[in-house]
Amino acid sequence: MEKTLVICKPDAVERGLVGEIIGRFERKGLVILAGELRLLDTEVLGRHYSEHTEKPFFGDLVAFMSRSAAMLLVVGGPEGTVGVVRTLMGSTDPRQAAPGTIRGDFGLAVTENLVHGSDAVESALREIGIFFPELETRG
Ligand code: D4T
Repeated sequence: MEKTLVICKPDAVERGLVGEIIGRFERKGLVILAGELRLLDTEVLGRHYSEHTEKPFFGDLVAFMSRSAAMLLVVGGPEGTVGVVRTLMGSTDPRQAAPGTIRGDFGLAVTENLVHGSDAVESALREIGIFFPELETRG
């Protein structure tokens, strides 16, 4: 099974959209393999967003991602699942995201863009290791 890390970001939790987002993955036929509502701290966000630490938006991104709880999910399905989740999410900037996608239907701001999904199988393995290290030993 191909697995990916999904984060329903603090804006999604605050707005009561977690059920809607999980429902879209489930209705697509994907499986929720793990889930936990968790307040993320600066240290774990620095590891998760290590490729962005030098970007001008990094401070705002970490402040947003740590302001209230996020819903962490491991989502699984057949080969291609990482890409399927990205397609369901829509473009990073919700103003450009297609209608019918999560960001296209519910978002307007690039920072508060509701959801994160790993961008490749390798990054999914890295990110699942950060947030659900106990899953690695269980496969
Ligand atoms: P994530 O990682 O949240 O799934 O988003 P994407 O994979 O779609 O987009 P990304 O890595 O390029 O950006 C990570 C994260 O930073 C926010 N962001 C991005 C921002 O606040 N300002 C910006 O200009 C950009 C490009 C949104 C997502």
